[in-house]
Order: sequence, then structure tokens, then C-alpha cells
Amino acid sequence: MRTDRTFTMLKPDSVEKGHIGAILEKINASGFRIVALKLTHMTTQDAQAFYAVHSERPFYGELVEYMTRGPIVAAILEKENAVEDFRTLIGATNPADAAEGTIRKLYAASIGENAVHGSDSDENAAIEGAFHFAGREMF
Ligand code: IDP
Ligand code: MG
Repeated sequence: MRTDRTFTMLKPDSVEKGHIGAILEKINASGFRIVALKLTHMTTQDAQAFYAVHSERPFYGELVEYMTRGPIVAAILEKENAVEDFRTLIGATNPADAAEGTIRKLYAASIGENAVHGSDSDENAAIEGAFHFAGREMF
């Protein structure tokens, strides 16, 4: 399996607030190459499946509502050590705990509405990328 790719979503709050350009600029400036990119709107079934690992958590219903309320930007990113470096770039899940200059510190409102997703492992990056993109959409 590749170890130099990760998967991200600019979540509905980022799209609603007009932050697509600023966040993609920061991603590019941080050395990631965009391999795949689209604006897409997840159905309830999509979001439930994508976040199935969290299905027993108390915030699962709220998370599915949030992630389906409007379009997202889905992307696959390439860089050496992509998964770990992208998690560093986005910052902690709760923006209140996120380091200065991170995407969540700059653009996230709360632990629930936290602007971006980043895969947590190479294995999940591959699964999540394949969830959103066909092979002919990856470059
Ligand atoms: P991560 O996105 O930093 O990997 P996870 O723990 O995997 O964080 O949680 C997935 C998503 O679920 C978070 O990005 C956030 O949108 C939402 N979430 C996590 N914890 C909470 C919470 O305590 N309340 C509401 N939403 C949460
Ligand atoms: Mg996670």
C-alpha cells in the first residue's frame, strides 16, 4: 500500500464560509500535491458509512447531520509522510486545543464543526480515498 497519500474533506462549514480557496492554498503551500479533487454532497447513507467507526459514539447523529447539510470538498493529497504531516497541519480535533497556524485553529468553530477531515492511517487513507474517487479521477 502507498504510504505517501492521505485523504481530506473540507467539511460543510468550510464550504459555507467560503474557505475552500484559503484552505487549499494552505495545503499546497505546505507541500501537498492534489491528486484528486471534487465538490460533492454526501447522502445520509454515505456519511453513516464513512463514519461507521463512530456509530456507538454519542455525537454520531450530530456528526452525520453536519456532514450531510451541504456540499464538501473531497481530495486526495500526496507528500512524503502524508498522513502524519497532514494531521499536524490540521491540528487537534477540538480547535480550542489546536496549535497556532493549523487549519482547525484558523477556520474551525468547535469540536463538532471542525472545518476539515484528515485520515488517521495509511490504511484508512486508501479506504477513504476509494470511498470518494474512482481510479480515473486520481492523477
Ligand atoms: P478527527 O477528525 O480529528 O480524526 P475523530 O475523533 O475521528 O476526530 O472524530 C471524527 C469527527 O467527529 C470529528 O472531526 C468531529 O467532526 C466529530 N466529533 C469528534 N468528537 C466530537 C464531540 O465530542 N462532539 C461532537 N462532534 C465530535
Ligand atoms: Mg478521525
